[in-house]
Amino acid sequence: MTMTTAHEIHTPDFLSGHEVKIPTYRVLSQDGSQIEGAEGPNLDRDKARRIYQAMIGTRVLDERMMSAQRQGRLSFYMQCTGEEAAVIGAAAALDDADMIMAQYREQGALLYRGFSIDEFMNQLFGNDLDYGKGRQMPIHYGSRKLHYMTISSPLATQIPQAAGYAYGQKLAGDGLCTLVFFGEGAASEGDFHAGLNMAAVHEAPVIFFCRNNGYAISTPSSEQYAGDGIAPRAFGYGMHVIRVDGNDLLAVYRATQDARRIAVEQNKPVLIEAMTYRLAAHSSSDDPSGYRSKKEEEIWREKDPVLRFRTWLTAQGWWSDDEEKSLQESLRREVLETLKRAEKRPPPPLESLVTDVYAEVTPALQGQLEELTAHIRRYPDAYPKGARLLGLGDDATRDDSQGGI
Ligand SMILES: Cc1ncc(C[n+]2csc(CCOP(=O)(O)OP(=O)(O)O)c2C)c(N)n1
Repeated sequence: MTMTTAHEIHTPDFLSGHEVKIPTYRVLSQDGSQIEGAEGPNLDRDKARRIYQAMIGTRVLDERMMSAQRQGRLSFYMQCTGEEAAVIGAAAALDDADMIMAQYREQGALLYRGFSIDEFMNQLFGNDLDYGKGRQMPIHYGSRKLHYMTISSPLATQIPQAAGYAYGQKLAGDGLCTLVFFGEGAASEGDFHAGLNMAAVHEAPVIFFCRNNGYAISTPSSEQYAGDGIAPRAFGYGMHVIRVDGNDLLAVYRATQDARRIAVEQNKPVLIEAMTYRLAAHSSSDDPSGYRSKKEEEIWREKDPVLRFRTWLTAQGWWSDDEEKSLQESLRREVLETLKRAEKRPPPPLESLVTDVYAEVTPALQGQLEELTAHIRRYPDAYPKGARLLGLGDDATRDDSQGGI
């Protein structure tokens, strides 16, 4: 058995932890130029463009879908706005076959991996093509093909799951790892501590990626912890850690690349804390004007990660204003066209409400389905979508109930 040994002291000196302040790794300055002497990644033209296109794609999708929610066409939405560099930079530094376990604000990672706008829309509208068969609220995406675990609303549950999944990857010996995203608010959950400790003790190849965006809905991060953010917690678990400017694409990319190497080559978990800001509301059900100032938002808008990376990309000669214009236009068109297509599709079949729970549908569930069918037949006007499925009308009116997670 090994025991931790420390050198002895003979005076009762307490340590507060404040002796160590973790620095922030940064490569790109505010104006998009590379900081002199800063060690960045080797990013080639094609990869840099793929990253930028995903950043713009995420922004356009977010703007359009938030408007669709305001028009009453969609029940709920969450934006990634302001955090595109953190999310897409991290995803881009992985092998595309590595597992990503996200919280809910990381649609940029999925878009980067090739999830189509159609696939996004089918989930958002919970139609018959949605992989989740309409059983989840909007934004609970998932893709087996793209190694992106389906989102679940209870905060931080993905963190211990990632430790377990990565341990399985280590046993399989396929040289892959898991990256798990979470907010600084989720890091207050017990699951955060359980997950980190389990990964460290069992030497699982997992990257714990904290998006410290300043708020957990209306709770500012200053009310979330008493220490120096999330990063120093790694020491308690004997884990490598880096804090990075989350609005700096190059820094996030390089830090995650290096973290991946430690995770896969040494079978050691790593913690990354990306300092960023949630520029939009928490969700379509939130109004941030009640808990933060316009001035504060303005300061962060000037640190826009998309603009910063675009300036760098343009300086490399890898992007132009014309390309920007045509990409924005074609994305807007694609989002609107797919939105119209997806909202017109029927919901998943009624029977799918009782399948996928047991191998065979139990008599009790079968009975409930029959009761529901009879109820809809009796009140077709109250259940336009159900009535449509039973062939009692073709009204595709949407249920616009508000929700929140
Ligand atoms: C266990 C649990 N508690 C509370 C909630 C409600 N809730 C949803 S999101 C959220 C804030 C999370 O903040 P953070 O982890 O910082 O992520 P961010 O939304 O800032 O990206 C809360 C409290 C929940 N979904 N699950």
